[in-house]
Amino acid sequence: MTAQAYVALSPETMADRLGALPVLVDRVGPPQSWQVREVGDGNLNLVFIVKGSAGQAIVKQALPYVRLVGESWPLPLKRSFFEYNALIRQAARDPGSVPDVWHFDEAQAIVVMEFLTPHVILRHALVEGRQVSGLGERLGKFCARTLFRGSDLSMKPAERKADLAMFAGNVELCDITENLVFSDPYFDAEMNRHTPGLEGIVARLRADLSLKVAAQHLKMAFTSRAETMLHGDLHTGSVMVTDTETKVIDPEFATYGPIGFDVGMLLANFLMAHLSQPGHEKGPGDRAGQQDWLLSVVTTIWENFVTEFSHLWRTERRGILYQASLYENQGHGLASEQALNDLLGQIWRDTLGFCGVEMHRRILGLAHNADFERIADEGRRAACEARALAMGRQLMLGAGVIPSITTVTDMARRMDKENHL
Ligand code: SR1
Ligand code: MG
Repeated sequence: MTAQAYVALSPETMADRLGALPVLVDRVGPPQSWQVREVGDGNLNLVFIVKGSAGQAIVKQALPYVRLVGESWPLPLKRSFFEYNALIRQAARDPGSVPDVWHFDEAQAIVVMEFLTPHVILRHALVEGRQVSGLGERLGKFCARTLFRGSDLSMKPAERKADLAMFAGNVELCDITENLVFSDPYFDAEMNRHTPGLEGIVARLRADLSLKVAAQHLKMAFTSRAETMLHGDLHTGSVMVTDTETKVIDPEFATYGPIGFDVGMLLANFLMAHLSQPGHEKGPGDRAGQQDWLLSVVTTIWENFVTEFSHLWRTERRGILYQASLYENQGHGLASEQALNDLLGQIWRDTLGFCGVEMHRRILGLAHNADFERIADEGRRAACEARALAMGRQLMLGAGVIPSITTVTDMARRMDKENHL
C-alpha cells in the first residue's frame, strides 16, 4: 500500500484498502465483519471508527487540504508524520497519556490507533456540565513530563538536535499557528469572524498598541525559542475523557517551542470554559458549581505541572542544561533550586501570555470553540466572549506582574461578574 499514490479513504473503501493489515485483522477482526463510520469533527482530517467482530480501531487520515475551509487551502499530508512521531514520543515520556499507535503509513498519511471507549472529547463534556476526576493532575503531569523530557534538560544532545531538525519540518502547521494565533486576531484579517455585538471591544483591542506588541513578542518566542517538543494544539478538543480517565490526542501541530506554550493554551481553554458557562445556564446560577470546578482544574493543572517539573528537575536532569556537575556535585544544590525557580518564573510569564493570545484567537479568528459557539443566543454569547477578551488582554499585558495562579482564578471570577461589551 505504501507504494501507491495517496488516495483518501472512505467507509466504502476501508475494507478493500486496509483489510489485509495484520494489526487490524488481529484487533478488529476480518474485514468482512467491519462496519466503518467517519466521525471527524475537527478542522483538518478524516477520522474513521472501524468496528469488527473482534474489536474497534481508529483510522485517522490527513486530507491534502484544510477540512474546515476546503480544497482552496492546501495542507501537506506530512502532518501525519509529525503526529505519529509526536505520539510515540509522548507515549514514551508519559506512558498511558495518549492512545496506543498500532500502525503508520506515511504515503497514505494514515495513523491506525486504539479506539478510546467510552471516552468523549473533553470540550463537549465541559459544555454539557460534566466533571472528570483526576483531570487537572493528569494534564499537569502530562505537560511536565512531555515538556521536560522533550527538552535539553533531559534528552541526549544528538537525539534532541535530530528531533529539533525533524519537527522544524512541520512548517505549514506552524504557519497556521503563527498567523491564526499571533497575528490575525489583532487586525481585520480575511478569515476572521466574531459574534455580532463585540464590535466595540474588538475595535478597542485592535487599537491597543501595547497588546499588538505583546502578541508579536509572544510570536517571536514561539518561532525562535525551541525549548522542547510541544503538543502544539493542546486545547480541550485535544483531550478525551471518561469520568475518571484522561488521554491527550491530535499532536499534529507538534514542533519545538517554548515550554509555556502548551501550558498556556491548555489553561486558556479551561478559562474560556469557565467564562462560557453562564451561556449554558438553564436556570440562574445552575452552572456555578461547574464554574468553581473548572477554576479548581486550572489551579490543579498549574500546581501539578510545577510539582512534577520540579521533581523531574531534581531526579532526571541529565541533559546538557544546568548540569548536576555544576550544581549538586559542587555542593551547590541551592543554586540549582534558584535556577529551577528562575526557569519556572520564565515559564509562568510565557504561560500567561500564550494563555491570553489563545483566548483572543478563539473568539476573533477563524477557529472558534464549542464552549462559546454552542451558546445559541448571540447576546449572551457576546457577553461571555467579551469577558474572555478582556481577560486575555489582562493576562498578556500583566504577564510580568501576575504573581500566582490564585490571582488568575480570582481574575476569572471577577471578570465573570463584569460587563465588557
Ligand atoms: C486551519 S486550522 C485551525 C485550527 O484548528 C486546529 O485545531 C488548530 O487549533 C488550528 O489553529
Ligand atoms: Mg486537532
